[in-house]
Amino acid sequence: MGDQKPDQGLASPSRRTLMQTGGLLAGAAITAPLVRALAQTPMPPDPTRVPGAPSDSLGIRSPFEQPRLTPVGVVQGSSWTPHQDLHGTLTPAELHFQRHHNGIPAIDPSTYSLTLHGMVERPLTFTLAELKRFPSITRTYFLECSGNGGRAWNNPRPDMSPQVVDGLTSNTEWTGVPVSTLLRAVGAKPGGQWVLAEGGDAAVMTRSIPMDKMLRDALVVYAQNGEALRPGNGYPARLLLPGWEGNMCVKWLRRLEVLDAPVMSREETSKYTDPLPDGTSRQFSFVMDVKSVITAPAYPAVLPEKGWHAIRGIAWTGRGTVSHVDVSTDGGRTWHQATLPAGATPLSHTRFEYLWRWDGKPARLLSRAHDVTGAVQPTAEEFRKVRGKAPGYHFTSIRSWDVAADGTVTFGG
Ligand SMILES: Nc1nc2c(c(=O)[nH]1)N[C@H]1C(S)=C(S)[C@@H](COP(=O)(O)O)O[C@H]1N2
Ligand SMILES: [Mo]
Repeated sequence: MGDQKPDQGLASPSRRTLMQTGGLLAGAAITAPLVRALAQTPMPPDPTRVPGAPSDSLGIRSPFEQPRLTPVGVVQGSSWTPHQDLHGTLTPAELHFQRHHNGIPAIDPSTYSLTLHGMVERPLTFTLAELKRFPSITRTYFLECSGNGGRAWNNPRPDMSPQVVDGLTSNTEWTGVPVSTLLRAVGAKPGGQWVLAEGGDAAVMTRSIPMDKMLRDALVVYAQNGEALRPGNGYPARLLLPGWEGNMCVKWLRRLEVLDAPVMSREETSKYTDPLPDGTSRQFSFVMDVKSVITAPAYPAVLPEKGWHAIRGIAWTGRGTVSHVDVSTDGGRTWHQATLPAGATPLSHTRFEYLWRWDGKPARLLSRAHDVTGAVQPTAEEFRKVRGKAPGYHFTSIRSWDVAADGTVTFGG
């Protein structure tokens, strides 16, 4: 860790900051009785003299914690993970981002079904209960919209938080059935090289997926961090393709059709192709590239004073595992290797941390992730050269945060 001496003068949160946090309560719309009770309970000097609030409600958040799912000004059809409020690597189900093309369907799990047909020996339809009778698999994977980072690339503004910059990626422990198990049950024929996945929403989202991926690690999942999927994340069951574009992970999955060629649906012609600077387009961009984002310090956080501060963030790659993450505090002139406090697991968010002693002068913070294939996040300049000025999807270049002398932190692009 080189010059880092975290035991020397680590700043503790000031009384002023704590009081400001408490002040948030006044403006928040709090309705649940327990939240009200908690909020009204004075903080006693002697806690044994004040009974706690009754526990008549399951798992609600402290009224002092108010993560906001949808940032102001974001269009309908999506909600964004507030990365600046999170620790560790898992995204609570309630804070998982959501992106839907035509609303969230209300699906009764007792009438839900998934049909497998096409180039198969015996077409079959499974109820949800039947899907749950197959041997299950539980794995942690990130899920990222291929449009993630597009806002920050196309229209960077200083008042963008990590949520607005990269809130369309989340990380979840998923439970479900391997698609390979289902394909074995119906007996996929040798000529079947592709599988069409279709959603049961008004948008009827459809994508063609190579058979090879379906057999390797694709899952039909029905649970998210230990409980049933949230409606916005595909309840009661969805497709999950580890490390691949979010849009291919079809929610409210109702049909898998084995085919000899891709269907070339709306989602793989008018959308989800990537225009290149030479005027051609990249047709399929299945895999998500290596990427990282600093989540602290970042807008709207303010550093209270100079001294030791942890620079924290997440890194991920669709090509396997993050090998290491570099952090720069001088705009990219010098780089330091961050620690990975939670280790690195394949195809999932990896937490990084670097302790930084701020001298109180303006500073520019950057993060740069590497993965086990040797891939590294490009600079914005390198990215533009290869992908052009206005790529449609897959925004993976290095981003920056500017710390001003007064401790305010803004997005630097
Ligand atoms: N049926 C259906 N599946 C869908 C979508 C949709 O609109 N309908 N949106 C896709 C897109 S663009 C993304 S990024 C992911 C988002 O998954 P999430 O909402 O669970 O985060 O779902 C994909 N699957
Ligand atoms: Mo997406």
